[in-house]
Amino acid sequence: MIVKKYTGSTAYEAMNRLKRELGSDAIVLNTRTVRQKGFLGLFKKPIVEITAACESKSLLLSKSHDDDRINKVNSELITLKSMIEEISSTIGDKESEVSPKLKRYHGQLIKNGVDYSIATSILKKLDEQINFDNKDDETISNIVKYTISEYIGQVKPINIENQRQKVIFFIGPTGVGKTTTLAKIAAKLTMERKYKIGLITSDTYRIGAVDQLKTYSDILKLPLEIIYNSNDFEKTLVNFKEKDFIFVDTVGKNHRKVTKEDELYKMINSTKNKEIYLVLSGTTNLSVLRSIVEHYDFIKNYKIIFTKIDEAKELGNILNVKYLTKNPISYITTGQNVPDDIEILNKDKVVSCLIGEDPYERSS
Ligand SMILES: Nc1nc2c(ncn2[C@@H]2O[C@H](COP(=O)(O)OP(=O)(O)OP(=O)(O)O)[C@@H](O)[C@H]2O)c(=O)[nH]1
Ligand SMILES: [Mg+2]
Repeated sequence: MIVKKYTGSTAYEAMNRLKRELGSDAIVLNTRTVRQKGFLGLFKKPIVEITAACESKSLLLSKSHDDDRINKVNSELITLKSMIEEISSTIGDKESEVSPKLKRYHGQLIKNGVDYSIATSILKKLDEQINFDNKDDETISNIVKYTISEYIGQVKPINIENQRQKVIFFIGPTGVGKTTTLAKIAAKLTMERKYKIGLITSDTYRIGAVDQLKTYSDILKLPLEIIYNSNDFEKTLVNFKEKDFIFVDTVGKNHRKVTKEDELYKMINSTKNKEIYLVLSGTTNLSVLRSIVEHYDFIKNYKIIFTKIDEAKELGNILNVKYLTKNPISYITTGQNVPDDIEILNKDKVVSCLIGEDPYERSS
């Protein structure tokens, strides 16, 4: 509380000063008329003096300042509280979507790289179809394994049944192992099955790309043709008409969408009897994989090869990509050695890995 005196030639003037300084909440304690002090004061008109009291002004100011801050903090807390409530209600919802008997599998799938919403959706659907309350652990485990296996779908390696000549394209981002994987499959078909194979590369952009495939063609004694456009491609197919399989290595495309104008698309589109393999690295994260499969969405009916599984921390992306694209998985590759480090995807092994058993014994 402060007490102050205000003077003016009139009461009105004194009161105005008081209000300006202390505000209208001030309490008037006393009003009196006084003569100014000193000798000269005797000759002047008396003045009005008002004594008023109020809470300290500085106190008032800092209090209102504090009030502002408190209000701000309060409103921020309210916003945070509602955000936390929203997040926890979403998590709560998602968790409650999976019955307690399936929670262990849900956790394992996510730990092993399966996308949260994909894992939830798969187990939720399963939950809706089957009553797990009366099932023992082994039965539940078998049902979950079977379900995941169904989602991975039919594994489709190269189809060698067909007696007609077939062109095999390897497409995908740069550096994922297209050329190495092509060499592995070509080597197996020529060495183990004695098929006649011709190699084509359209990758003339990267220094050393042709040399790399040339090395494999020399070792495996397979003819190699280099093409620069889709016209060259058609001529080369004629040259290779005696071959059982023609393997086409393509230039890696990273950040550009494949369009119908692309030479790659023209080559693929003009070929009748073909198989297309989209080569993806097992070490690529899901958001990048999503954009890669979008880049290649012009190309239909491709099969997927996952390379570098030996370097991959988790196998969840095998299920993720299959779930997103619906395209069949064919091979996985597990190292740099040609031709040994490749295998047809073994679903049982992958499923075991995804639910927490690790038959590949990869270091984490
Ligand atoms: N660890 C491991 N490395 C691999 C595997 N497959 C390929 N590589 C290596 O990955 C690197 C790139 O392989 P390439 O076959 O040249 O890949 P690419 O997709 O043809 O590359 P570009 O032609 O440049 O687009 C090479 O060092 C390969 O040895 C695999 O399964 N595991
Ligand atoms: Mg290459």
